[in-house]
Amino acid sequence: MAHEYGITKPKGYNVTFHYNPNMERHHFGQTHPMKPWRLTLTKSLVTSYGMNFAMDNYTARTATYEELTNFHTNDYPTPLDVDNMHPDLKFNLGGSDCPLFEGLYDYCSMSAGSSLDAARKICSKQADIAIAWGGGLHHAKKSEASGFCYINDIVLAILQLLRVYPRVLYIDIDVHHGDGVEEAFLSTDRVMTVSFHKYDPNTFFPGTGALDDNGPRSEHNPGAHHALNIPLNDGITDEQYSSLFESVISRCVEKFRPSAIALQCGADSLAGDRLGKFNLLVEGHSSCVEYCKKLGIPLIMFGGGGYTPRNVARAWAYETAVAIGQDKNIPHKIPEHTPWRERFRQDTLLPTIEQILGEPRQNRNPEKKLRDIVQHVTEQLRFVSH
Ligand code: V1S
Ligand code: CA
Ligand code: ZN
Repeated sequence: MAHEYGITKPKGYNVTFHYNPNMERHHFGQTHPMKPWRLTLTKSLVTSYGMNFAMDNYTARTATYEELTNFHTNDYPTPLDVDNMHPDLKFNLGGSDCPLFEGLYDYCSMSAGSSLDAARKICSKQADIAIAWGGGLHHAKKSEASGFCYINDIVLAILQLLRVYPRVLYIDIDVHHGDGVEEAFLSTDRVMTVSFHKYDPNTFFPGTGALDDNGPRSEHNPGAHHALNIPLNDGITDEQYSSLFESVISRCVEKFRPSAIALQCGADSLAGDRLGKFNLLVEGHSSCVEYCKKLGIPLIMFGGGGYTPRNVARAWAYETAVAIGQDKNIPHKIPEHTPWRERFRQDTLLPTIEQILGEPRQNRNPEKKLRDIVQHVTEQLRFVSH
């Protein structure tokens, strides 16, 4: 069946889309920046363009307690079942970043379930690309919630991939450092983690991810040199970001030779994000997805941060179009029949920086800084070979 834009399934190429409509029912609180409703906005944009006709669409199941404890400690998921606990601050739960709310356990297990389903489709080779926009919660630790993340669905998905694939490259384009995923795999050479993020140890969460932070460097640690960090300043542009991304990732692929890629597509690196500080447009952000797709390596795409819901939906819908190879074909004008169309302000999928910000943020990333980053990465990768 074809949609009005002529979108059909690509032949010999499979994209799966994993979504649980019940995630949007959950609320972190009125003033909290994380709005699960952005997933509904994304899904409605994807559907109104007819992209669902080009993918296998799955209602994601909830992850089981046993699955959650493949990474998290046995005692940690239990207090997430808020209905059955008394609120306390154990495991960093209940503060303003990681509040306890009704249905929290279900919310977490839906997010983890969608990422695990996506990983399994990649493992069984039923998908070339699997998309789980409800996942990407990269700060959660083994026994600790952090930065709006309670369960690390990415770690769970990568552990699943490692059952079949010898090496996984984790790439994180969220504006924040992917510290939870990095930490989980510091001692293995089967996972290389690369996070691009704004870095300011004093003022920007989580304050980690310096350029020379490449994990414990003992000769007995096979994971040494397999954690790469790309610290950036405010205002980086599309051109700088895409060029840096390609320079870094091409070198990682050449030396590490990943058999699968896990890409966290946090949309808080876009211009105009409520928490982010970059000047990226959907074009620049999605160029990272395009680059990864072109590598022809099995790929999982996760969501993550993103605090201006209309821009999150634009980016993830456009990146879904990249995955199914329809980004050049879909009209930029948002379809008339898109639910909540008025929420998008400008009625285009790809607004300009002026439309988003008025005046772009000052760019504090001199070319020399970016060249130094590529040089440091090249030096780290000298220690890596597969
Ligand atoms: N930046 C930021 C920010 N804003 C908030 C916040 C604001 C209002 C609320 F009602 C509740 C929280 N928290 C933060 C950051 C955490 C950012 C997490 C990003 C997550 C991700 O996009 O990477 C992946 C989903 N927290 C902090 O900066 C910590 C504080 C130090 C300052 C803010 N207060 C509220 C908590 C402590
Ligand atoms: Ca990042
Ligand atoms: Zn973020």
